Amino acid sequence: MIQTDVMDQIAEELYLAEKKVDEVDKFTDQFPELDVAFAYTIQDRLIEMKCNRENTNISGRKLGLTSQSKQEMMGVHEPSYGVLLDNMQLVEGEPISTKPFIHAKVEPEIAFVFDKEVSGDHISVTDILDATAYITPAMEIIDSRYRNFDFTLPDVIADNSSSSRYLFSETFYRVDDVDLRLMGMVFKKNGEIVATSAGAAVMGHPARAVAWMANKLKEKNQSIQPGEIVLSGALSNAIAIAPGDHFSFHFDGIGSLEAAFTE
Ligand code: OOG
Ligand code: MG
Repeated sequence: MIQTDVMDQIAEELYLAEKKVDEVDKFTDQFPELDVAFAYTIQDRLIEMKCNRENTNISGRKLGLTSQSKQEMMGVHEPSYGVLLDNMQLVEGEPISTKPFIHAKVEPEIAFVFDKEVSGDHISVTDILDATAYITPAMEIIDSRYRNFDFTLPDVIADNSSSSRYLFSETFYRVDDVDLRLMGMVFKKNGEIVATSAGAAVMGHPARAVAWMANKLKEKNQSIQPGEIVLSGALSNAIAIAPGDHFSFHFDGIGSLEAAFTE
């Protein structure tokens, strides 16, 4: 069993790596006993530190590693989840500085915004859709604190599933207006297509990924709250960002989202 002081130490090192824009080596090298359950307690500690030190609050949650292409890319076989904070949110249309990032990447995602608490046993896709106020295209900027994005599942969970920033479109759609499985997506970098995908790439249905997380949260007596946003996971591989890059996502039936990056 790993000690509380080790939990604090790992959370602190991850916190400082982000602040100093510096990488760290994955912790499972040093602590092979670090497992998924303990990693989530480190993630909780890290979030508590951020909320206290940065005077910010939880705005929602995110799924990670929900598509086969992302799992293969990162060498893991199970999804993860993380927490979104108010101070991670960016606004579409404002150029994004790359200064705070270590080696950030962008991901096309579908965001769910909830107007009901998601609770109960055996939460299903229908339960998720019933509690959703609307969906909208989202961009997640991930930025692993680990050298070369080299991590195991417990490492990435401790690092809040590589969360860094997120933005979403201001066009909102009701879930019953679209078929989220068949919704096509075109991802462009500097005007050229870098990936194409459909909603079903995310665990067969993006809401299935959200339901998976809601059931995991339940085991810890936590739940998705009204007003929270949930990013359901990347529909394709993540693409590295360089200053000067412009990215756009076009989703069938729910519009598009774009962002430009500067020095
Ligand atoms: C982990 C986070 C992945 C997603 O949508 O799959 C993620 C990583 O690849 O660093 O956010
Ligand atoms: Mg993501």
